[in-house]
Amino acid sequence: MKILHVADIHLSSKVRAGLKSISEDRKTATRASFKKIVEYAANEGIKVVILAGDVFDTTSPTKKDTEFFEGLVRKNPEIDFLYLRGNHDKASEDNVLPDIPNLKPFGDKLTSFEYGDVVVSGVDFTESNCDGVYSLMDFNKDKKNILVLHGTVGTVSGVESVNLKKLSGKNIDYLALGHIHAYSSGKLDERGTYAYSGCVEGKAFDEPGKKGFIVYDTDTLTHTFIPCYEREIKVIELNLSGVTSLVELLEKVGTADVESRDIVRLVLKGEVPTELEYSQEDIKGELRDRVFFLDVKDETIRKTDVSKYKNDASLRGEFVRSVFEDTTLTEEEKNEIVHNGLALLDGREVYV
Ligand SMILES: [Mn+2]
Repeated sequence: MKILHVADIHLSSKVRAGLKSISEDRKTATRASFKKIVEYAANEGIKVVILAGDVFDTTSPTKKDTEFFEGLVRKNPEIDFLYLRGNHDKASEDNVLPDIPNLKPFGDKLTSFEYGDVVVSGVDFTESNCDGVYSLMDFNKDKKNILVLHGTVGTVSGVESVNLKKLSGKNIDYLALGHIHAYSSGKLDERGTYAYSGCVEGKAFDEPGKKGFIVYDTDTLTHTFIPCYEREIKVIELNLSGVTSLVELLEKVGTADVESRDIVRLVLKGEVPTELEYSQEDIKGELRDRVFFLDVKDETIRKTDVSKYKNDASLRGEFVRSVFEDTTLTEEEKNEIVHNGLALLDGREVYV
């Protein structure tokens, strides 16, 4: 049989720095992507969907998101939704799951659901069980064992940590994980594999890349990551060294590998002449029609060609020479002072 593994949907999540102006888009896209994932399961005849933690970003999600999630579960009664709680959607008095027959929580005691020879087990980590629960794991070696947990893999136990050492030799075939927001996988022991499906839709520039879900095949004991997203967050570094004019600069910006649905951060690097005048708006203008959202981070180093000012009798020349003769300043400081000083003398805006 095939099992779908998805995690870290983070419904009702706040959008973080840099993307606040498109927070409605991020919320809508998160719902749209999750809906597509459930539709994939329905269309492929997949009967089990593992939700490996942080379906909701908070213990008090919005009514809209709660009803959306419940609606998808109710609409697909043939699919079992196995619900693990993460560190964001912990159980509490006001955060109880709705009573829907095909929504099956693992809870804070190790719980298993059986589908023929396939056994899917899981436990919500709490302060009191996260250390001792490993000793309760005793999986039948003749079954196909899937374990669902939420935390960072390593060699320690904790409420947000998965101790791989303690899971070794437990007859686990597939460890379905949540918590890390990018797909990754590795060897658990001689027998098993672990994998993170990653999050659904990035919500900050530190969540770049193609997001999606995993399909685990219990016949072949292999898993496949399937990209599924509304938008991709891309962080693209662009080296501007060698550029001497605005035209050349824009030409370089134009080479960025982007698509119209992308959310892009362009990080400008390299050394550029201090006199080269350009603004963030120039760069945004170049890519405006080619991306959904663009953010520019200027990390270029301004370089002054001091020889140009050697015989310059004006205030500009005097200023550049005096800065470069100052032995108390580092090269970096000299270049920065000259860049900002010349901009002020020319009446340009100074970007810091
Ligand atoms: Mn988490």
